[in-house]
Amino acid sequence: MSQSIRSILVANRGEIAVRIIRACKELGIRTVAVYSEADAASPHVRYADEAWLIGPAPSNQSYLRQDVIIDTARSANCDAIHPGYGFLSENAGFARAVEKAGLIFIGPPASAIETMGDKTSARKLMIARGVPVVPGTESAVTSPEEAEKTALEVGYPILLKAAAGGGGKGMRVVERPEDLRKALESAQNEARSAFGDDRVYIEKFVVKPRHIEIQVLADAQGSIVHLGERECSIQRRHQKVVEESPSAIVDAELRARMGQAAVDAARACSYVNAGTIEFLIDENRDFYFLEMNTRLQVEHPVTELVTGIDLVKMQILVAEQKPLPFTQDDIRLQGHAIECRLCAEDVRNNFLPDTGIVMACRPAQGFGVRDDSGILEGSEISIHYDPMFAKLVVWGMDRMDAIRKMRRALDEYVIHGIETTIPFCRFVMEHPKFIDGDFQIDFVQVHFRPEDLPEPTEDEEIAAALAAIEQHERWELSAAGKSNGGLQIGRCSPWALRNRGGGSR
Ligand code: MV4
Repeated sequence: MSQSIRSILVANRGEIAVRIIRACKELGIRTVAVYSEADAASPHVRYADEAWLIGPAPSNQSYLRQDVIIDTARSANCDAIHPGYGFLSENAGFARAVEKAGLIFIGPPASAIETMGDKTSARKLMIARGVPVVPGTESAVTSPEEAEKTALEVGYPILLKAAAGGGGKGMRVVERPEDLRKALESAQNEARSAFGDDRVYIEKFVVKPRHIEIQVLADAQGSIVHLGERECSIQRRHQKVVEESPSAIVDAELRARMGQAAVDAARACSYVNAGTIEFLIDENRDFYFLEMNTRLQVEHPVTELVTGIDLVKMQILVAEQKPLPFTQDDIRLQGHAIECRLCAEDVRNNFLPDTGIVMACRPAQGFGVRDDSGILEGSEISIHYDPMFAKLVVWGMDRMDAIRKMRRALDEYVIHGIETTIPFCRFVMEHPKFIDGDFQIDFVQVHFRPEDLPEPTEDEEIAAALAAIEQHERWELSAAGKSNGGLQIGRCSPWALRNRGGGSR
């Protein structure tokens, strides 16, 4: 039954494409990168064995072009496509088209993506399988009268959510019965224009919860394990900023119960591959299923560091129809891991995305520090893609050791030419409530004031000024039609170059 994968097309960019390519190299699998015109000099293009240009900078003309990507995989003789996260990773139609083209989709079955993508069908399935969900409707509301009745039953405040939503899009909190009709109408309108699907359902609004998710791995033989939790409550406007494993509030007993619920959820949709079950935990430490992410997640490294399991290798293994090489009893969590998402954003200016050329880049190093990054010195950070340029991940013997290591690593990280969220991450690592593990999903909103950040040091000001001058000079050079003066960037290792195929373009 099993089928070896020899060659993978990585249908993504930035740090996650590099992450996947690294796993492939360790497995002896040939890698094919795809890239847009904006990414010709990007690390994922350099690190792959081959790289194919697939279109202009805008994602809908490059990284979202299903037909071009599948054609490229066939032309480049790939056996499989890894979608990474974002882009086409949770597109059931793409997963189907990949399989139809005779290629392996390194992700779950299209049917599982579909079931979990519709939040009401996911809820219904969880209720049927005894996985706890927040009290509310079993499917979309069909009339304002029904909505009013359900809302009274579960009790205000309630939350209206779009069936086709997820990740916080199209939600409405309703505090009082007299506000329900109007809120329902506007939620339905918003859902219709955002998703082309106006179905809305009701949940009781859980006040000040924590957001904790469980990583699962499932093989094609029906074995499913969980790899513990990730604490994801430190977020801003639905963008996670800091994640950790384990969570300060989850003990072995709660982990076992949530883990079992997550495994039940995965089994319910016949899941295969790596997936994540999101839960809310309320002040009584009761947990509720929120949604399932049917992809590899940004924050997967914290799980890798505490379990020692390479999730991308496991994704490839189970995509080859091979059985997982361990059972639940083999999985041990050791120590503590924290991830900070580093973004090109101006924290002092309402996290406005910043663009520019990375003039200097020296990531943190040393024992227990992992830098998963998608840029190099000389890289341009543009408006076309997500502002996250790197993930800084640390491992420590315990939570405090990991916090101290993260502070040290954030202080060590040098990056000039763009504003970054490093000072904000540093703020979180210093905050007494974070240190005590005493926080909920509103941590940033409640505790963060940009005025409280320390002023940049004189050294940082000088470095920023020098980077600005350098950038200005380059623009003048390129405006005059001369070379863009690109920094000399280190080549691939000679071993990698020697083994490069001839198909590069
Ligand atoms: C909730 C909730 C409170 N009660 N559901 C936001 C993203 C989406 N995955 C679900 N979300 C929420 N659902 C109930 N019944 C609060 C949120 C929520 C949230 C959840 C996780 C992380 C950050 C959040 C920020 C605001 C609201």
